[in-house]
Amino acid sequence: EDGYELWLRYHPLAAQQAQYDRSRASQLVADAATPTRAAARAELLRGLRGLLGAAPPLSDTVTRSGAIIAGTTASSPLIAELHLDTSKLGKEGYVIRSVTLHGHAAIAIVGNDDIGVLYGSFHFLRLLQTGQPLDHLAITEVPRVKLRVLDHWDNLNGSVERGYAGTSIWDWWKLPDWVSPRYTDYARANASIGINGVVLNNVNADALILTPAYLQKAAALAAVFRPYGIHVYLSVRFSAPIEIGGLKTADPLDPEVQRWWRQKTDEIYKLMPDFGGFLVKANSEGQPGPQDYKRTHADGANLFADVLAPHGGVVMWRAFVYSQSSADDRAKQAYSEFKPLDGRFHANVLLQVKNGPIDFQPREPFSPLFGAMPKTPLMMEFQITKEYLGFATHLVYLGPLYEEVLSSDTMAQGKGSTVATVIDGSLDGHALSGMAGIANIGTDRDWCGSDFNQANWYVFGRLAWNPALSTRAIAEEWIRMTFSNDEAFVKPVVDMMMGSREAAVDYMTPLGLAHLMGPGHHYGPAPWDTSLPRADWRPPYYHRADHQGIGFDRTRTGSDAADQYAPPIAASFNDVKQTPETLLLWFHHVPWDYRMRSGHTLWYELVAHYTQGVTDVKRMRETWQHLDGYIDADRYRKTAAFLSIQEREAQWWRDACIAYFQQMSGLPLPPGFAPPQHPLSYYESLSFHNVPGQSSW
Ligand code: BDP
Repeated sequence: EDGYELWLRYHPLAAQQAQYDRSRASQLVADAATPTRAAARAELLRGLRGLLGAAPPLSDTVTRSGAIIAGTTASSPLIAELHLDTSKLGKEGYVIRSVTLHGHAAIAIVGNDDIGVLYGSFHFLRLLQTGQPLDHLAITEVPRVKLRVLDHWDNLNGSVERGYAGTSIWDWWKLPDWVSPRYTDYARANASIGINGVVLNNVNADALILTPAYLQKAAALAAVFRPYGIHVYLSVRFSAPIEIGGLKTADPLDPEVQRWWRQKTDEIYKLMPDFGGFLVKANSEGQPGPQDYKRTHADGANLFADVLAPHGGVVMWRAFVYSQSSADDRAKQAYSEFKPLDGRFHANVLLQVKNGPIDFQPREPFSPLFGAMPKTPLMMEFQITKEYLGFATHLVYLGPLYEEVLSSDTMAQGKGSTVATVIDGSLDGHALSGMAGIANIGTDRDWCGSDFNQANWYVFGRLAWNPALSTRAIAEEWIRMTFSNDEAFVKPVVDMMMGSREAAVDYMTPLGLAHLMGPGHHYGPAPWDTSLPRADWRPPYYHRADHQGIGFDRTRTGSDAADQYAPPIAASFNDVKQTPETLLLWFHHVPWDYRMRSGHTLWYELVAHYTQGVTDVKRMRETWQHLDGYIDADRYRKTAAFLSIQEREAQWWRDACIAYFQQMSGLPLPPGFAPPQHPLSYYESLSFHNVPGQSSW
């Protein structure tokens, strides 16, 4: 077991369950007349064969009780006979229904469109995989978010920015001639959780992706993905007209530039008629953009919007900007830049906003842009790869992080204006909506660098489909599909996963701290580091610790970032007593002896949280030790080894941070807490190489 099969393992079910399921999946009535329906039928056959020991026989009609019928009303006269109401399913929705056909009990999997049939087939298999009853089924599913996209930060040389699972799965050297079967497995995995878009290349984009040779390669991937309902998107470099087009400018208002992009876009759609559109990182961290020509981000985005619109494509324009020259708090800059542009973007532009105002930290408040731009569809950008959360090895289930952000109330239009309602378009009535996740996928056999990292790909897809789902329920479902249905295994592992994110917050950046990671690689603690050239790339910029206290004053007496939120939220963030303690040092600079709600001082609580993080990881390891024998030895041992790495590194984080902050505070360790294992100078002396393909900050 090397993890390659992901959550689509389809290993034999326990005998009793298999027997029950067999009688309800005794025959398969499904045609393969289109590539998507063929994929659905193949998946049902493959899944049922694996789970039940043998695939049910195929039939043209229902002849026995327990038939499974999959298709659309238009494709199947049998399904048409059912007169199901599919009017609210849209293109991607489906129903799974217990029905009677020709006197036989059957289960119908029905979509309006083929892709709904495929999604429904995966859902049906999930019912078996997770041991659900198959009687009285009345499931209706419609995705709440329209664009459910994985962003690959893959470079054309094969490296992956912030990738910890090997190199890029796109084998650009061999494409388009050699199309690895792995691409199909990738598409299956995505379709199984409803992901319908893939950005192939890094946002720090290489203009070469738009040359004919690379477009051919992209088109070969698009052809593999098409039956699975997945559209290809590309990250484009704003200056491409200069770099590969021979123009002197990339000014978005220049007619030559506009013509160049129109022709390039037409060329792309000839190769990929279902191409999704462009993702653009502009005027951010050194990338070119419209401001190089004194134009706005809206001018830049609209350039692409106009050439994509005739083809039905969209622009995903990133809001991740913070200027080299601005002295303003980095956390404020995206809002300052984009809020005034609300209403200035053309209809097919989505603004892609990272979940927090800085950069994928273990914990941040939600970005103040959510709720602040009602005239613009805002797309969520989550990071699935764990750039700031322990790379491949640390077991950190990101479900709770995503859920915390999605369920945050922006109060933009009164109570209940959650981030989820902003990004699914319902709060402001946008038909266009989207959620993107930075992929954690690479050439490692297990795809994601660890078995548990697969859960983060999985939970992202499930939440993009429905941001209101419980991430605990998703964790349970994933465990059952990936490992085992044995309750004695499932229960402790769900608890371990659900607690893992808070553990990481505690041993890395508790109480609202952020960005204490080592420079460039972001591996391990370096709260002391000032080696990078920009102030806002240095940890001390974020923690602001000195002899008196610690934390970033973002209230009215400081940078006033708190006032970027809707008034009731701003009021609580401005008030040290009302700010949740989980975000205390994000918004406030407080003295070391500040009294926390527990009655202890801040210094005490800081040490206690760091210590708690290590204790929690120890407990995770113990939990795992008790689970030996419930799953295969291969995956058991790998997770065990990774947990021991995590425990050691949690200790390293704790000790290094406590040693450093103690030097700042000058205070003795509170009684009962162990001193760091080494002096501060030891932690400061550790250094690491950056991984190839990374940005250097
Ligand atoms: C940061 C990463 C950097 C990315 C950048 C981005 O450190 O590698 O290029 O975000 O999102 O998280 O553009």
